[in-house]
Amino acid sequence: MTTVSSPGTPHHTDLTHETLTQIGEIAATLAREAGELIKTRRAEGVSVASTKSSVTDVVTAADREAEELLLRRLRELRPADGIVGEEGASVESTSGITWVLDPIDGTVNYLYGLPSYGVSVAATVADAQAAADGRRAVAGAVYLPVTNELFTAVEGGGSRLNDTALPGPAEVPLDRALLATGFGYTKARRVEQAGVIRQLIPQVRDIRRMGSAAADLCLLAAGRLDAYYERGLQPWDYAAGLLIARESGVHVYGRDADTPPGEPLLIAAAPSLAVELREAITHAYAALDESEIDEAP
Ligand code: LIP
Repeated sequence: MTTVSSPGTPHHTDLTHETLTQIGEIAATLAREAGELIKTRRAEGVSVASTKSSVTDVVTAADREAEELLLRRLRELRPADGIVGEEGASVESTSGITWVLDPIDGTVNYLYGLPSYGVSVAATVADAQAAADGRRAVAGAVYLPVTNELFTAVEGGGSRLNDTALPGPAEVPLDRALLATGFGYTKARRVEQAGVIRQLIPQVRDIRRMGSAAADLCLLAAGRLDAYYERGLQPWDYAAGLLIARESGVHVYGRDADTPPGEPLLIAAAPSLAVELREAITHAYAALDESEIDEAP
């Protein structure tokens, strides 16, 4: 059995304070730089460059250009570090640190000109217990260009919005919770997710589907949401936001107490609500008809 590390307690890292401070500043600087680039490109006009898992899973030229900027700047600033990017960037690490990048999280919102999108930059270390991808962010930044909001965190140092410490979400019961979630890009996955949300909607205050996991986790840390869950997230969707949420006091779980968060499920809220929500999601899945379950990873 995997003994998953405590879902809410920030880890103690063995990186020096100087290194943490340096990589935290780099994450913040690069998230903002890439954010300013994609905001400029948005104003110039955006179109679909290609698709991935389905015709609605889109990539724009700005996704690729922003990732190229992040890649170039990280190679300049941290040449020994590894890099994993949503749009294909891949560099082996010789320092033990790997940067996990989402150049535009909320790409469909970006394409449509809706405000909920941002750049997610995380510096991670290997940790099989912290998240499903076997990595744990030790510094991270999410920049939302439309609202000019820069969310940051370093491990053990709390999380901030611009220069203000984040309070974390209130502890509310499930029936008072404003719950955010998201949906995948394939029909089979949507059938399953519709079955789960059908059972949760009567149990909560309301649902929000913002379209960006990184933004959802940051808004949770800022207390503008009470809870968030999603199935099928990629490491670049959650790497920075998970640290920012945890450092604000959010507890983050996988589908059960023995499974790290990420794929297949990430569940996040204040401590008591996180447990209540995980139980409600477990019951919702148990009540699904077999034909509603999406067996795809
Ligand atoms: C998005 C996620 C979001 C999910 C969307 C999409 P992308 O990432 O952040 O939570 O619901 O379907 O996957 O594709 O915009 O980088």
